[in-house]
Amino acid sequence: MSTTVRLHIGVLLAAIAAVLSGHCVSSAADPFPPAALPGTEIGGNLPSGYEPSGAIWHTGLNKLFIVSDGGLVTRMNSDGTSVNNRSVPGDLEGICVADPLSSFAYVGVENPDGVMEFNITTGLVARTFNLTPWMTGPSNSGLEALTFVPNASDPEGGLFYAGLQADGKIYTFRLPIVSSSTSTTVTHVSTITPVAGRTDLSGLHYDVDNQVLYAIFDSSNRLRAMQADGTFIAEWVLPGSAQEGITLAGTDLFVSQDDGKVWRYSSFPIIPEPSTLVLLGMGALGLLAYAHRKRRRR
Ligand SMILES: [Ca+2]
Ligand SMILES: [Ca+2]
Ligand SMILES: [Ca+2]
Repeated sequence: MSTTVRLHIGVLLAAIAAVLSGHCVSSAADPFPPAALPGTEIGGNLPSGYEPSGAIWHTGLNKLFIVSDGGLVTRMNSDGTSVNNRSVPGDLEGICVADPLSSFAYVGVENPDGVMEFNITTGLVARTFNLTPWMTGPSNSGLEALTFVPNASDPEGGLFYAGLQADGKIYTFRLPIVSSSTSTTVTHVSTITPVAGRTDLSGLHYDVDNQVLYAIFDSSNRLRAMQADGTFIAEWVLPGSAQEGITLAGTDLFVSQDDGKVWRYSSFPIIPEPSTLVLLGMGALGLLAYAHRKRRRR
């Protein structure tokens, strides 16, 4: 093997090792990606006293939806204009969309912890799913996060992931949103512990395009990327404070804060799927094989 080829392979392997150690093995938090800073604050048109909590980018409507502890579901453009508020009584902490073509969004409620099926068109709640037999926190430490993880082979189109502030765990549920329009039967599927001993899980978002589950932790100011089963991918220090909601629109990362602010961090570097790293590794093996063949020919 020539010195040049050996050098190239060495550099490539070192780069792969750096990527793998940073994203698959270590659990230390990286600085927030500089490319996404500074953020733009887009919550200026919200009513005074509004406490932005959960957030979801609706890919069917191209609108940002956020919910407030004070019982409002709000839709707006990605720059914070065209604010429209709907009153939905409850301590609203999370919101997600299971099917962007349907009229429904699903709103996570704290105390009593549950999920409301909210009709975006009429502003009415069709039904409420009670989660308290599986997850509930003391007073204001209950359900704080909600997202939907689609799965084509699931009879209900996927699972709901609900985060509990008190223990920092994710509880996954199958709700009869495809098989029925009236049933309120809840099936608990699994419980995921993103970080043992870390509480204050305050927001969840599943990036369908890249199959990455994002979680934010309020008091420790962390943004964590995981596979859908909770396997660690990456973690960053999250700017701001009182972060309670997270969603993505392409490379725009939105973070809603309980202090009244909604931040848009543009050019967030979407992390590669684990399969991309595998391809990178296969590329390195290919290069090694090439070098080996070249040496044998000599
Ligand atoms: Ca809140
Ligand atoms: Ca609350
Ligand atoms: Ca809370």
